[in-house]
This record gives sequence, C-alpha cells and structure tokens, in this order.
Amino acid sequence: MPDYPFIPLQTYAELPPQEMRERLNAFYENMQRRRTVREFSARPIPTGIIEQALRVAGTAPSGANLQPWHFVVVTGADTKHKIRIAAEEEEREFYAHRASREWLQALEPLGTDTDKPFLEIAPCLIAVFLQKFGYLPNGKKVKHYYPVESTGLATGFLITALHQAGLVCLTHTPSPMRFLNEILSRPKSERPFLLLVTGYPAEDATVPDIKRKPLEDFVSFIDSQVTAAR
Ligand code: IYR
Repeated sequence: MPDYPFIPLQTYAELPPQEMRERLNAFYENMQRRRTVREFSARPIPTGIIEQALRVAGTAPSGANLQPWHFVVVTGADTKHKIRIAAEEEEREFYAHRASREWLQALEPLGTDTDKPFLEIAPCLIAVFLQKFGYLPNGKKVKHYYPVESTGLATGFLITALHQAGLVCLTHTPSPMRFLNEILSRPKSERPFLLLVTGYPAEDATVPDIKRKPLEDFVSFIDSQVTAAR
C-alpha cells in the first residue's frame, strides 16, 4: 500500500452558525427541486460540464480511498442505439417474466415500461461500473473494500453535481446489465452499477406527483443535542 504523509487540514473552513443555516437552507431548496426525469430533449450538453460533474463524483469517500469506480461517458448515436436495443431486450424479459407482481405494482405509479427511447434521445449516458478489485500503480492486484457503498456515494455526488449544473437525470437500472461490459469494452471484473441518463428535460416533460417522506418519517433522534439551538 502507498505510504502517505499527513498534511494539515488546509481545505477545511468553519462557518458561523448563521451562515451554516443560510447555506444549508439554500442547498436544500435547490436539492428538493431535483426530480428524476424520463423525457429528455436531444439538446447537447455544453462543453466541459460532464467532465466537471465527474470530478465532483471523484471526490466521494471510498473504502480505504481505493476509489472503486469507473465511469463511461457515451454520446455517440451508434453506441446509444446498441445500449437501447440491449436494454429493451432485458426489460421485455423483466416486465414479462422476471418481475414479481408486487414489484410491478410498486412501479405502476411511475408509468415505466419496456420502451426506453430516452437511451437514444438523451445526449449523454453515463455508465457507472464498480470494481471489486483494482491495480496499484506497480501493477499489484488489490481487493477493494465497500465497493457498493463507495460507488453509490460517488453516483450520489454525480447526481447532485448534474442537478447543480441545471441538468436532469434518470437513474436507470436495466437488470441484468452485463451487456454494458461488452458494448463499452469494460473488463469482466467490473460490475455495471447504474446507467445515468442525462441532459435537458423535454419541453413538455412530466413527472409523477410523488411525495418525499417528511423528516419525522425517516429520522429518529435519540438525543436532542444535535438540534439544540445556539
Ligand atoms: N429496470 C426497469 C424497472 C424499474 C425498476 C425500478 I426499482 C424503478 O424504480 C424503475 C424501473 C425499468 O427501467 O423500466
């Protein structure tokens, strides 16, 4: 393992409580506007935006800092077409046979089906791969720790960054999605994790009127210290 020197925490900046609140409120206001979108415009994404959003993804914490992820950015019509054909094939199998009745019922409010036109319409598909193993600069093979959690975190950072940039995305999970390894020439050791469809929403895009749980429904405070006013 590489031997790192320890350096002062120069990047940290404490905020006064009022600024904490203001910044966080503004961030929440922005984040609560994020919606998963399934109808995309074909408009291209301005230069450099995807790269910068991916840099944000790369700042996520990871097990033993091994950064067990790989992202493939797809913008070409031919590759998008191949992905659509393969994904729709899997989805036909999913909706007709693989999904349980219960699962299909859970998906009903979202109105999803086997047709995935967005895979060709959207200007950019980002395939996220998870690496169970990696290689050190000296070529030595190393096991990755918590690759699922780490890749999930990096993907969350990416979704947040794309939203921050004013783009929308769809967290698409054709299942199984091994076809992505073949189409995108990724090694077998990498597991396709998610296909992030991204771009601008279609002008007439609609989304289901679903609600997010209020705080009380997903958080419990055992000790009130964290919320103590000061
Ligand atoms: N992969 C399928 C089904 C699907 C599954 C879940 I969980 C969703 O939240 C949405 C869809 C599809 O993409 O249609």
